[in-house]
Amino acid sequence: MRFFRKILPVFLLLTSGFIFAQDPPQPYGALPSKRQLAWHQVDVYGLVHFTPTTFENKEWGYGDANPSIFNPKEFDADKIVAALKAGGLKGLVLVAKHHDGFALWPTKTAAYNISQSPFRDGKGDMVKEFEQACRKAGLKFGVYCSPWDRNNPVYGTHEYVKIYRKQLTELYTNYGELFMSWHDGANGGDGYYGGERATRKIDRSTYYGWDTTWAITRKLQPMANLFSDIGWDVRWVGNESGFAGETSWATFTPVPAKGMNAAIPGNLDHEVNPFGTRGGKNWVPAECDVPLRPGWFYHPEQKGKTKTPEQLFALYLKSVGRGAALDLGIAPDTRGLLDDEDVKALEGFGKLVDESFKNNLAQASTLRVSNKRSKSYKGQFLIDRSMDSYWATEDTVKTALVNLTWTADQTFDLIKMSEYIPLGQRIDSVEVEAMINGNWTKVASATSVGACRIIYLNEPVKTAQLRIRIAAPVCITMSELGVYKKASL
Ligand code: FUL
Repeated sequence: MRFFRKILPVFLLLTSGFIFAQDPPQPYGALPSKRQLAWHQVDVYGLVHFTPTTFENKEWGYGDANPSIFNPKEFDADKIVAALKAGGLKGLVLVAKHHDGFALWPTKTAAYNISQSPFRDGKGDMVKEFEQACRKAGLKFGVYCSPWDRNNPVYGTHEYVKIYRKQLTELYTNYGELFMSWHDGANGGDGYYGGERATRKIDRSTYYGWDTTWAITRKLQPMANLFSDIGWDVRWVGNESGFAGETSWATFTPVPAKGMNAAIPGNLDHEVNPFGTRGGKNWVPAECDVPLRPGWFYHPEQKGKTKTPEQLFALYLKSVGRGAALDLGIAPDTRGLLDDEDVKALEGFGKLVDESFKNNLAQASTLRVSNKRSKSYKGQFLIDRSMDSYWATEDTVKTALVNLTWTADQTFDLIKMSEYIPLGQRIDSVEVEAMINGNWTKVASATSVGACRIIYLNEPVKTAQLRIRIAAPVCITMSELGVYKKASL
């Protein structure tokens, strides 16, 4: 008996800790993979376009440029990457081969590559130089290898598909871990094709045999997120202007495009859906791509048209702030460097984001939640700056309030929240109310939250009390909550 009295408290203590630790909410719906969770953390990255097409001042090279024109005498990957880093970009996807077919690495698969150019006396490997610069600066690295190849003589035959797979294999084997494998949707048409100067049409839903190709990606680069216009790990948002829908679910159920035969294996012609699908079958968040200048490639006549830091910040709110990622097109000029105005714009953008989200006013508030699952899921986890801990309600509690109270009025215009997405996209909607002149007044509302939702209020709000009403079809989980005042340069 005495023995029991002694060990019972110890037993209870141990099991209660065990029960708390073992009592997370059940996951809800489609869940992100490990590779997608890592991608969500990259949130802003660059897409670098730099090939002989730059030297031709074109957007799409025809595939007939003489490699001798590719001679960027001042090329410096470290300088380009440093500018991206100053912009707060956390990754870089390099267009290792664009539609013109010129490979920026000395591929064994096709003669039309960097070894034919004067760059580094024909001994250069630009993919390697970018990759090394990214590793040094702490940026993730990824590649874009265009399936459409306007130079390759055998484009349109099965032999080319084998060549393309070998090119990917080289890129997947020699450049360390990749965070993305980016596949554009432009496919087939006119081109040089080894001198034939013809139009070659392919059936993009069957020609590339993507299921086979992407099995290679999975095998060689399990952490590389596959981007394509209809998504796989990451979906195209449906525009190249850099914004997601006001409602943008990370979950997605592909719908075959009208007139396409959904029964064809590997049929990728699905309707682009910028909004995602509430309760969709798969976790496929959106990527919002947009060039920093008007074109993806550098054009001297576009001088003065680089997006300003404020424009970039607005796009950030409409992409990252809607649970998507921002993929910013970066175009080195013929020197092999970024134009000064691009460097300045990136720096200003980085500063705006940093300074706007530096001071989380919620941290100085008294934070109360209307319900919590247990002390392992308390409201304080919303402001502990960790995405790994989270607040959660009890299983039956599907609407809840988070209350913030300050001892004096605060002024803010940005409200940022993140769900604990390893357990799925649960929240249906949020409503924000502030105490103004003694009345609870609705100041904003939003639908999808997911990895991140940033609400930008039309007017800054001044209040000492704020509350957020959250609704979900299941119990709520949330990792972080922030209240900020947007900075200006
Ligand atoms: C598109 C391409 O056709 C453009 O040239 C550019 O590379 C853009 C990012 O993707 O599909």
